Amino acid sequence: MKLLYQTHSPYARKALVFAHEVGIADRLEVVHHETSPTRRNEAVFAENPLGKVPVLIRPGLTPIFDSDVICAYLDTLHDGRKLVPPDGEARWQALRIQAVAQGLGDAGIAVRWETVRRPEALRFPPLRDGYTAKLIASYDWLERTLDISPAIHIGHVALATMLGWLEFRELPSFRDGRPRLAAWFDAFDARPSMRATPLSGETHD
Ligand SMILES: N[C@@H](CCC(=O)N[C@@H](CS)C(=O)NCC(=O)O)C(=O)O
Repeated sequence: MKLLYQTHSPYARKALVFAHEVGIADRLEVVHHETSPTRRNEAVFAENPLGKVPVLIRPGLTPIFDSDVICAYLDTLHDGRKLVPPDGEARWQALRIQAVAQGLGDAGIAVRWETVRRPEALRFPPLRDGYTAKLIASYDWLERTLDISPAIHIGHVALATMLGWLEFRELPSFRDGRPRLAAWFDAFDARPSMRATPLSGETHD
């Protein structure tokens, strides 16, 4: 299988870290692509009408996206403990953390548009501030509620890869006044799956 990837995408890294965690990373050929809504990537659009990475190309089958769906699919390809809990309250708790992680990424990208990506004259500070408030509220919520059991799940993978990106892009820090969340992230960040997938590179708009 081929994974359309980007070395500075938290969503793409999430899919690859997930593959490492379930022991099937060696089945993926990772192919870097630059993507941006302002710079069309034809090869990515050919597989995903949203023009975004990650995309998983499966021999003889349709491509799948986005990172949530790719992770759910990869979870069907191994016989170990499932990282997307199949049922019960554990499933909803894991998916809820994943949803917050996805929202952190969306908010972080929005803050970047309003601070560094959009031409300065077109930036809108109230939008920057509104998205920054979502980051802060989510960090505080995670400090209070994150389950830090060693039995990791999809929510943990999504969250660690997103917090790593927020820090990589020097967005408002999740560490200040949140020792529990910071310690959890540092422990997760030391896992071989994270060490094998460092973020690098710049966004090309
Ligand atoms: N919800 C998607 C988000 C994917 C996404 O936003 N990928 C970014 C890279 S970080 C992208 O390709 N952006 C290009 C664009 O927005 O056109 C997922 O979880 O996979």
